[in-house]
Amino acid sequence: MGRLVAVSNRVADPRNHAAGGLAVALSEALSKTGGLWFGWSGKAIDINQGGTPGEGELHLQQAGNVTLATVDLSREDYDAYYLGYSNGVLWPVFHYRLDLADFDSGGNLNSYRRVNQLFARKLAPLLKPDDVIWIHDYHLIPLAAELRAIGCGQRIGFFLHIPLPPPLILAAIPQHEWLMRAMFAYDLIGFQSQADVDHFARYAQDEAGAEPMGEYRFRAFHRTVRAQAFPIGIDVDEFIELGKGDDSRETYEMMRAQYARRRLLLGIDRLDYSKGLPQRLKAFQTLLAEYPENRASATLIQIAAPSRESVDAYADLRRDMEGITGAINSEYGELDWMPVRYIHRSTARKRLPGLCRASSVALVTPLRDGMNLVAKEFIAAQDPDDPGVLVLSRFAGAAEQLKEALLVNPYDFRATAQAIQQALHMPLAERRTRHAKLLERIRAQDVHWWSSEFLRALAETENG
Ligand code: GDG
Repeated sequence: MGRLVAVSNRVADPRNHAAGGLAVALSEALSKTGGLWFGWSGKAIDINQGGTPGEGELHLQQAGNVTLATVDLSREDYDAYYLGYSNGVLWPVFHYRLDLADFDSGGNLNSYRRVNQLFARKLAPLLKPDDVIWIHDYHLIPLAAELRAIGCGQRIGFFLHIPLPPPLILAAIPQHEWLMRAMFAYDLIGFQSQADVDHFARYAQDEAGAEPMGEYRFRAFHRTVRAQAFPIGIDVDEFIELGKGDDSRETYEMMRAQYARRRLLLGIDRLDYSKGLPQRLKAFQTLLAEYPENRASATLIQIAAPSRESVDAYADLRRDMEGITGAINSEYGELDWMPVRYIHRSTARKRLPGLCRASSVALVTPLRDGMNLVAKEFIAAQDPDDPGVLVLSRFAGAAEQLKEALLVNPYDFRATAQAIQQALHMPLAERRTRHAKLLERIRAQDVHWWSSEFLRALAETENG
């Protein structure tokens, strides 16, 4: 394989696994090929300091044998491309939330295009003819089309980390035709789940008049694209190792000691409306109301890492969470027991396995999620002899794989409460059987499998 060039909105040092996420996923393939990782520098430059829209300085930095190439953005472009279009239009619509999408501001689309053009202009001179380019996520959908427009003929793959909605919902985006046409500039498109692939296939055929060309391949706009599911995984062994570290063990001991007489339920999420956090709290409230034996015992620890705070919908969510938490705690709390521990801060990654292992139940109940890695991290962190139980939303991409979890509809508070009750009282033998199967599944399709399968498929996909 030629050199791997990865492109994503944010770039991390691939040697720093503590960052988790894409750094773990891509580090192996990047360092094996002496690769290049390209993206935004994280700097938004104000106009009075020279931040001109459509322009930005390129920075090159070496991380071992991997080159990190990052571009600054003007404040105006950052606000409109990142907050406005990517997170104000694409994120809500792709998560089926038409009610939260802001279609009014045409300027945001201009910036979205302008930033993708800027990335293409800065990246193209760094490319070699036999590079393999792998672009990530919704911020950069039109990047391949922009690269092609300035003459790049390399193989280009794209992975969408979030769901792709059904055609009718996708078509609510005023520029959906342009956006989907841009997808045909790729050679391979990876989705998280089969459901997403099916939505793409239906859109391509019904709205774009694409011709199916056998398994996974579609032809339209004089190009052939291959679309396939590559469910992203975690580095299972890395997470288990992290669990053996001092910080994790200390967290485990501390939680066990402090909650010795209680049952812990755990939620770990970015504070995002797709994660179903208010609904989760209401399901927990229903559990306390309908199964009173859990009062003074079941304790929900909800970690909600701050995210995109300058987007209005996120500020509303924050207020809702504080309101519902307060209502539950004041209704059911005792002098020595608070039902909900809501922490609106990020927790150190090295403590997460300990926190997971100390918990009897994980509540991973998004309203819609591309995959959801927390579900897989929870499984990896458990003691196989006495494992906790995963309550998982059927609307998470992970539900296609993790069939031995207790699958719930997060909008149905009573049914979710019932599943939590079942999880809290599940016999040890059943917990072990379910966990063993789940562990096997996350091992079989871990993050190394994910990146090597994607890159293998990209290498064997015909160019164009
Ligand atoms: C997108 C898609 C898809 C969470 N809180 C803290 C923290 N985390 C870590 C978790 C996990 C990661 O962040 C979150 O990953 P998710 O998969 O749950 O969700 P998104 O951020 O929405 O990611 C998603 C993913 O891309 C990958 O393709 O699965 O569907 O939406 O690793 O552990 N980490 C630390 N402190 C926290 O407070 N350190």
